[in-house]
Amino acid sequence: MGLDASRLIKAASGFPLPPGIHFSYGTAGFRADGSILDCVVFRAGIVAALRSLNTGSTIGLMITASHNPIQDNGVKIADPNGDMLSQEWEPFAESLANESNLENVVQVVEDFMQKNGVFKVSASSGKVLLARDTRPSGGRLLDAAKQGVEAIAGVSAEVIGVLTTPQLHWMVRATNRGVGASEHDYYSQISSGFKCIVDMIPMRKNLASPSELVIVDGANGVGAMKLSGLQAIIPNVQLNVRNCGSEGGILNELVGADYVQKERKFPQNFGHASDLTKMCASFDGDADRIVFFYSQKSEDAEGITLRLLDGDKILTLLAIFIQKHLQELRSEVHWLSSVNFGVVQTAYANGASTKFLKENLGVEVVLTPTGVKHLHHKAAQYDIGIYFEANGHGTVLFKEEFFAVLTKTAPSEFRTEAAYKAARLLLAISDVVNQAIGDAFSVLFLVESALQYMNWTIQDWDAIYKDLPSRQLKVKVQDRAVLRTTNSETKVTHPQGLQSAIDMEVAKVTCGRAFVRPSGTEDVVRVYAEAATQDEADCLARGVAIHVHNLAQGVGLPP
Ligand code: NG1
Ligand code: ZN
Repeated sequence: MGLDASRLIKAASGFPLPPGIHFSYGTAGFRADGSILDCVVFRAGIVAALRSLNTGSTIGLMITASHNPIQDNGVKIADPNGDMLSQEWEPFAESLANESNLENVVQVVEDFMQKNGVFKVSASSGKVLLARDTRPSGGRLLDAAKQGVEAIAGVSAEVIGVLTTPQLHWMVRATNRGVGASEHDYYSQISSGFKCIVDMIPMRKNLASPSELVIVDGANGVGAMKLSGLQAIIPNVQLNVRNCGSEGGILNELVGADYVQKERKFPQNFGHASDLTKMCASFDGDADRIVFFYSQKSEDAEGITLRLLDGDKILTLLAIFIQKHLQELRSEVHWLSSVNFGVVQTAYANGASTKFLKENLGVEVVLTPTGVKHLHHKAAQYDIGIYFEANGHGTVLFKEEFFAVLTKTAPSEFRTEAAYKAARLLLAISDVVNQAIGDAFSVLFLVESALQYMNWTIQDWDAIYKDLPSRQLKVKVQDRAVLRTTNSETKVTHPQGLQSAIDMEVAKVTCGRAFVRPSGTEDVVRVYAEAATQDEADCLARGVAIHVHNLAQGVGLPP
């Protein structure tokens, strides 16, 4: 089978490339103002279709711009396992997205197909599942993506409609595994895993009473809308969802996980005296991230302050919970003694979390560059790997072979009741987590089950370790691409002189650490700083931001 060039050209002519713009394939696919994305999304549909033919599997395409403002949009492609598109395909996706000449579009596709033997490996037909979040430009862009998929002969597009990003990724993975892949199957799996964990709680009191209320900030997005599907079938958790997008609330505006984590502020409709000490959670715009928080009286007792439990705290809680059961298994079942367990973070991880994981839990910690594609890949190398970005994006991965052993071992083969129970618990955890990608719903219920199991409040959980004060800033520069980094983004290599300027600022504060990198989702350079006190962290972040800013204005760097 070859490429039907005239069919492709005809379809592509309906989606002209806007002039003068270069689209980059960033941390999470393409993102830009929704009004200029039709062409890019159409061409991403082509990429998804070819990927489906190449892998012989179902592929996913999601229209979302996650935590970005409502007028933005974007497109991400999900691979057969539900994880992000293979990085080897990114340069192809980018060159296809930026090709202005229609004849050349066909050429770019043909060259890539030939080089990669796309049609040699392919099945005779492919399939792409398409979904979108609640952004106003979503419907139009979803249609553009569908036309892109259908521009490739032999590939069908199945439009699922409005979903959270992790729901689509989960469905792609489930479809390719040949198991139930509907939205209802997704809710049932989380719900049955959660119920199984909660049923195993030792000496559980008040069995009939619902657990503590969790108050959820839905970011005025798709997460708030879809959570009701899960709430309807999940036992024993009371949720109170705010910022559902009704009553004039705008997606990601003064709400959502990114706002809470980066600004350290209560989302709109939170922070009232009546919420004091209650467990709260905040989703991002497409519900693939979650952070937790609660409020407490300020030290002067006059105001209310926010206590944030970010991705690092979630990771640490899950590492404690999982390690406890894994140790039970390792010590009682000799053929499981070599099972390995590791956690993956980025440079944004709070230094106190990394120290706790290494020194108190004795867990192996690895750093990767920002972006789930990097973390996911690394975590997949362990029998059980947990990864989390500080912003609350993360999940737990179980290696297929280890999962199969747990599933297939008969109860009689476990020497003790405790070991058998540990195996069942790990299996239940694997049901609650979304092994395709970070998922706010899965993590909400996994955290809730871990807290219930260990009989902890959110305050007990918060007290595991004390975060080092930190500050994140964004700096707008003329061209953020001039910034290049190394060592998992902890050091700048270009422009010259910037790293030594950062080192100089770091040396001025106690226990300082700082780094900068160009964002892959926004047109900014991100600055991160950490120090012994909040004042020092703020001062360090400001100092570094000034160097980045001066550099962009051509002011130069200090000698
Ligand atoms: P950028 O804009 O590249 O920093 C942000 C997050 C990433 C990841 C992506 C995808 C931070 C500092 N960065 O990327 O971790 O989640 O968005 O949405 O939070
Ligand atoms: Zn997101």
